[in-house]
Amino acid sequence: MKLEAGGAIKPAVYQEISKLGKIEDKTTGKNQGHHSPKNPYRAIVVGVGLKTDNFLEIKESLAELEDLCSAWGGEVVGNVVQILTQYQSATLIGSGKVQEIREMVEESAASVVIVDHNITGVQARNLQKDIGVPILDRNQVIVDIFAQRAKTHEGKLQVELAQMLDQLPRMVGAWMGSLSRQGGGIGTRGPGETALENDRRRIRERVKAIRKQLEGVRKHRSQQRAFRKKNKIPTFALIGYTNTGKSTLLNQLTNSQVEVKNQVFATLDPTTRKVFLPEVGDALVTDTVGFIRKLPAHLIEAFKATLEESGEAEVLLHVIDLASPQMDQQIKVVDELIAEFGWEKKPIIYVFNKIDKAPVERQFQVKAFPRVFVSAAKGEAIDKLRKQMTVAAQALNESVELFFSKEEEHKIYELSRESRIEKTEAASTGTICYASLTPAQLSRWSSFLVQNKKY
Ligand SMILES: Nc1nc2c(ncn2[C@@H]2O[C@H](COP(=O)(O)OP(=O)(O)OP(=O)(O)O)[C@@H](O)[C@H]2O)c(=O)[nH]1
Ligand SMILES: [Mg+2]
Repeated sequence: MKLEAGGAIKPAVYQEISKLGKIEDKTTGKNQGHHSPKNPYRAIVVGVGLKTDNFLEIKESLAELEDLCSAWGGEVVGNVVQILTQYQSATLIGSGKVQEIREMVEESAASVVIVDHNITGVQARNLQKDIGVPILDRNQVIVDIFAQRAKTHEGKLQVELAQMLDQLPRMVGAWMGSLSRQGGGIGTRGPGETALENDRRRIRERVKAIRKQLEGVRKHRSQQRAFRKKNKIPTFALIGYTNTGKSTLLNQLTNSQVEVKNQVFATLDPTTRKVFLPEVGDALVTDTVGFIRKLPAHLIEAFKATLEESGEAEVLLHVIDLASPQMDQQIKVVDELIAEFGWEKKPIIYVFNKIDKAPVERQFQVKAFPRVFVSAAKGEAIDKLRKQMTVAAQALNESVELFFSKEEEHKIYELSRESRIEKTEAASTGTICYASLTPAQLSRWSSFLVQNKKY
């Protein structure tokens, strides 16, 4: 493998092809070259699971892999599922299934096989040898989609890091595999091994350099957030399964024009915009990358800076596709990730989107609370969402006592216009007001605060 200076992002399939030699298009006999929507890779997708797993989930995950494959630029020409008692260490799936896939590949002139499960370097090489076309796993396809979509410098760095973290363990596998074929054992040193060690060293060095650059990005972001905190603007983050309508909702709430696509992982980089909330004033909403089941761990690590942007928000807007047949599973995946990131203590508003597309009964079947039903695309019930956001922002308010001397008492009227005054008490030298203030108001009225105590 050759690493280019500046870390060019190469799709995983190129790396597999470079090991195999070029792919011949069996239908035309011509070399296929780059994949593009007009000239997609013909893919066979393989679902795998154990007898103890939920069969429906295996099928759903495979259907999703087909969507991922299209988003990646491939065309699914066949699918197959194998349920096993246990995974095979050499090939993951059983030898009979390997044979079946090989025949499917030949019949359908497929040029790549994608397995809906992590595969090791050794397994990929063994399968590739038996089947005759490159073998990718779900993670590689997801990371490849990210690679195709990354636009900003930061996004590209994150993807490159994810790719390298994905490659390192595969390379260990490849090395062990090559040793066993040479009939050698640990301690046998061949020329291939030295080259591989060099590659691994170069990758490790690059990983270190990218991590350092991304650390800089994180620092810069956290300074920006500290500035916002000082200005006390309530912050919201749109999170949720990919393709549920987060970016469409951001556009509706903030009159923006961020890119919206009927595709998984349309958004990679976070965007923060201002939204006006009645009785609260300005607030900030961040839109970010969507989630998916079995999100690769190295992608999560690489996108730490991006995810922190949402993690710092005071309130989460969990956007859900009410029209998706996989809605419950998608909610579960997002809830699990919320827990994994340690965000479960944050207030969450469940935003059930796409009501224009979902049968109305579905609205009675959902349990999550507090919730709101909207259509981001049609701009329906966005006011209701704003109201919920206002309630959530006000819940961030603090109940405080303010003291106004006789000369300043005219300011109480001003305060009453922008906040809720619970009660007032006359004192000998002025008036004490008990009020509930937003973080922004708190900083504006700070010179009148008696104490920031709850009552
Ligand atoms: N019918 C319908 N479609 C919607 C609605 N909201 C969004 N969509 C469509 O759903 C698709 C995905 O919308 P996005 O806003 O890009 O979704 P996202 O959650 O930002 O997706 P990623 O960034 O890929 O994670 C697009 O085709 C939108 O037009 C809605 O209320 N009703
Ligand atoms: Mg988006």
